[in-house]
Amino acid sequence: MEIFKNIPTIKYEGPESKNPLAFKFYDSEKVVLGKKMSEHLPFAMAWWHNLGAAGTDMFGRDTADKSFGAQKGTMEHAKAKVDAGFEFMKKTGVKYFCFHDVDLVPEADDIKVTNARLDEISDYILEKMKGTDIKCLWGTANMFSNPRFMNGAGSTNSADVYCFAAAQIKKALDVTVKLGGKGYVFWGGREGYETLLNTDVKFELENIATLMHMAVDYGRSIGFKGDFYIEPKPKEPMKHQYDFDAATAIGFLRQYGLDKDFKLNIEANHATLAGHTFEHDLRISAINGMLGSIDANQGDYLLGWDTDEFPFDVYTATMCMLEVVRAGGLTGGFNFDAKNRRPSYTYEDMFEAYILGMDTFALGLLNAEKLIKDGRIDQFVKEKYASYSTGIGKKIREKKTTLAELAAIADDMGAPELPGSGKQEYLESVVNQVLFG
Ligand code: XUL
Ligand code: CO
Repeated sequence: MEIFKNIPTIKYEGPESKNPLAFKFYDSEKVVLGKKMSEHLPFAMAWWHNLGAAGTDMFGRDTADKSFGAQKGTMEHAKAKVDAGFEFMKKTGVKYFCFHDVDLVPEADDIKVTNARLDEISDYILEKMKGTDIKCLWGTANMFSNPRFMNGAGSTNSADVYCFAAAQIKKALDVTVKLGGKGYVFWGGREGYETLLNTDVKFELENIATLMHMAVDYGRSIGFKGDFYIEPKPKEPMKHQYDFDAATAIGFLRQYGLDKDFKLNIEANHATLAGHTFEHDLRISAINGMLGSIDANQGDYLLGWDTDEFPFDVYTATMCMLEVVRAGGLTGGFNFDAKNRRPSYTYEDMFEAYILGMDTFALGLLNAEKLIKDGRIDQFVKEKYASYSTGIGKKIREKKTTLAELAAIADDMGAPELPGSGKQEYLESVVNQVLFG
């Protein structure tokens, strides 16, 4: 049964098209920098937002109808969501999906009941996947919504709750592997604290690491070959979250010996909440060999929280794609962890949101190609560090000098010349010229 009646398969019609239900820039087959757009941009649908979120906010109830013709909270509804999701992915050309355990089925009090429901729904999803090229990008366990996780999951003070978290991770890994998922995510929603007065930070970090180690051991034992990901976020829901940003998460992974199995899933809105640009956290991940996947969304500079908007900012998408292309691509994909605004409550809005997001990243990719081919920015950065290619600079890079030798050079120098202009304004004008010229 067709759910999104009157919505056709979304096609590429080009920048001149005025059809709201067509791509203007995302042309899946177009070759950019030696690869098809669809290969550069493995997009994914976030089960929770697209099939679940219906506009509820702190001040008001649902505006959108996401019952998809079934009674909410039932397995019939869980299956209707699968039907809707697969129709949506087929019509938009999105090839991957991401899920939390409780996005797939209603949660029961007894985990054995929830797990049986997960078995049933994953059979149903597998059946749906047959004959399509739709795949699972990553799975995860929701260890933040249920009241039992009020003090965290891995970081909880309750060993019983810790067992429950372990059980959910184990099952979510089973389902991820069953659906052929490429990755498994840990977003530490409540792994953090409200006040140090009641918190043993070291104890909690050690317990989180232990839980992750057990997840790796279990995952590998059932044949999971993909990457585990930490998704950093500095705050919300907790005042302070342990996976603050990419650099913090990388330090944690290295300290606890998890860095061989984990990469990062960088979310744009989380990076900006941490006081960074999106591209900053991508760069930090990439230079550490840990750029795994992306949660593609954007925040709002006027609001201080995680608004999870669909990507619209082409400059940011351009900077993102420069980082991704330079890093040689992602092992994961671009998951639209984004939701329609509350007044955008129709089925058309769902499709138009994905069209916006996919077109924004297509523009980002096309712009990144132009900037790379133009070459002036790369050339500038290369020349900026030219003093390290010869003489004492070269010795510094090769670690063949000492503080005493450098100090002796400085002694004979008088005042060094200024290091040369950073030329930010010129480089920004190059970006504008390349993008709009
Ligand atoms: C919350 C968030 C999560 C993770 C998965 O801010 O981004 O949805 O992506 O748990
Ligand atoms: Co996310």
